[in-house]
Amino acid sequence: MIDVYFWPTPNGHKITVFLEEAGLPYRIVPVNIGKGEQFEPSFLKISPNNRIPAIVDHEPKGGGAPVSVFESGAILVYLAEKTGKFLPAEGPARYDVLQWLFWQVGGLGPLAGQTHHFNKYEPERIPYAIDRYVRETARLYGVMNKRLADRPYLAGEYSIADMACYPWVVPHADQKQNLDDFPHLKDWFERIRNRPAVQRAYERGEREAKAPPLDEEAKKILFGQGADSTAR
Ligand SMILES: N[C@@H](CCC(=O)N[C@@H](CS)C(=O)NCC(=O)O)C(=O)O
Repeated sequence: MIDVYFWPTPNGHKITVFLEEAGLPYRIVPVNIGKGEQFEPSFLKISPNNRIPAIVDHEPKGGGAPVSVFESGAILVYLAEKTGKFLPAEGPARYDVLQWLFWQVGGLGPLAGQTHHFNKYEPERIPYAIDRYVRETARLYGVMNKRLADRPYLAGEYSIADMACYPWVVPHADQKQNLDDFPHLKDWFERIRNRPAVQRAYERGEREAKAPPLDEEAKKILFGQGADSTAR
């Protein structure tokens, strides 16, 4: 059994999508990030960056003590290596997947995350910031669109790279992006959206970890963090 420390956000959904695709049994442990549960000392022990997702695998490959992993990219690699699925074991095909996975965790996720922040939550509406992040998100969508012009998935075959990117394209409207501007990306998005495992993952995640809209208290917790935050 794998415990998934989860909240229904793009980074959380990546992991349950993998688990549903691979058919691995898992238990969702909700971490309400709007209430500050990401600062609980027991959670910080497995996720020192006070972010979801994290996992604890109670039956690691080869036996031994439970293994905990934080950072969604590392978790996806861990699960792929545990199951032998969605990441080739070696050769150029493996690096095709890894480069798009790293591209997501280093680029699409953080940049689209800033787009959400300035477009949806920032009270002062700073046009420069909104414009900068919306444009950069559009550039990243354009990169994916070009890549997908001659292949169905980012690394050719469906892989953990697609599972990492898809949840960040789901909220495209909040990023002020129109998928009609990116036809190959739109086809990819529909292909993944129609996968039964993806639908099961979103349905279960949202059912077992119900996230209310962010209130002022939640915004203070999420957007007011500094060096002292993890010392609580
Ligand atoms: N690089 C991390 C990012 C994780 C992340 O930003 N998680 C967000 C939810 S999508 C979170 O836990 N936020 C809690 C907070 O900001 O305190 C990953 O890919 O796992």
